[in-house]
Amino acid sequence: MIASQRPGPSIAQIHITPIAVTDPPLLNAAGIHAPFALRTIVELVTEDGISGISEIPGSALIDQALKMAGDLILGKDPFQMNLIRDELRQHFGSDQRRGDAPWDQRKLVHVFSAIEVACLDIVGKVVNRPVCDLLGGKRRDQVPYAAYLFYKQEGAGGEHGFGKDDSARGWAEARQVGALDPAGVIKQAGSMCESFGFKSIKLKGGAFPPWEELEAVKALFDHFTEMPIRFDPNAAWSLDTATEIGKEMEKYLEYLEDPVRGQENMALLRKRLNVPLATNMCTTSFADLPSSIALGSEDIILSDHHFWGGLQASMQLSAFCEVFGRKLSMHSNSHLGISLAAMTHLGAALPEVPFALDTHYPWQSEEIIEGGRFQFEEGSLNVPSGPGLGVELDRPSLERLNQNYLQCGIKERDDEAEMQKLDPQWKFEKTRW
Ligand code: GKR
Ligand code: MG
Repeated sequence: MIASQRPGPSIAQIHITPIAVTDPPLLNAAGIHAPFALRTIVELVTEDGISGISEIPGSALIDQALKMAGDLILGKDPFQMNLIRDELRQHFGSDQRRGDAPWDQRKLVHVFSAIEVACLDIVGKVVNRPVCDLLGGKRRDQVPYAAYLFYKQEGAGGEHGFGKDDSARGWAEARQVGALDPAGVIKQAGSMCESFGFKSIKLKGGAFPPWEELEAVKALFDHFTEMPIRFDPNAAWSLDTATEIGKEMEKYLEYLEDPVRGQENMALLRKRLNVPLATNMCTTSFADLPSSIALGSEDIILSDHHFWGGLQASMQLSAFCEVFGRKLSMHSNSHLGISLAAMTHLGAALPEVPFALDTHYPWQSEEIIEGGRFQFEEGSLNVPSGPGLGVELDRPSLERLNQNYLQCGIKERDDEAEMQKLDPQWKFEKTRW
């Protein structure tokens, strides 16, 4: 037992609240988004009533692990993150694989992230400093985000809450419309960039044959002549397909994200193409880094504090990237403002932000933080200046979205099952084209 200099606060309560957030029918290589995206909100409260919050992707299995973790951290000092992390690692052992889907399904990293961000929120409140100062200090006041476009099925999924609103204008109206071809994608991009001021574009692919998606990328390039564009088919292409399409696409792209599956394939493709390759699928943990370097599998690693084990771990990843000549960008999944606040603090502290960060935020319309939704200015967010994360829970909204969770019946994300409601024969294939 290591004695700290003076007794710190101790964690007296942990509240784990699963919520279901209205989500549009966005398409990807694994199928289509369900009407609700799941998130879990974690709140730690110290014995003297200081509350720290965090948000992670929702999953009944991860929530169970969080409950176990909660028992282990009761009574612990939130300043002692190293000890908390060691204890969790000892209890849970090593993590499982991330899975084959576009999103990460590991437990332990999500648990770490949930607990670490809530602890940092508490620590920030105790010392009266924003979280970015706990990551070494703010390097910029605004953090840029990218327009994250998706092919979108009109009428599928649910779009509860905003789908049928005839009075909607601007992005709220555009978000209701389907986008299944290059013209639809251009419209979606125009509306999103105009409403939020984004200055770079990412298109999610892997939903249609690659040569059709190539046409959409080309159309974006021709239309948005000043904007860097990136594209992500979530590893749905074979090496041969990626070589052929990549050679056509490379002239339009800032980077190509996860065209193929696995570090070996990425490394082979990287030698054949003249465009930086990025990943949130083949190099996703510290354990993957030695082989990433040995093979040379990517140029850009997409950090995501939810599955790299928290904000401090993401800073460590950025140090690794600096040493080994990798660039860092940021990955996202459907999320609300607690995650966005944490991402923005990280974006403020990183040594450099060479690429606008990914965010799904425009696709969601609800919020669980006081004061409502974050407002982008010219595509960027101001770093929250209050102590900790700088955002507080809006408890009635949390309660409402928790009721959504209890009623919607979804317990794990399953885009394949959702797609099968449209096409019963449809099957997720790890490599489709
Ligand atoms: O929201 O459908 C989605 C995305 O496909 C997401 O699940 C991915 O994890 O955005 C992600 C990515 O960059 O791969
Ligand atoms: Mg990706």
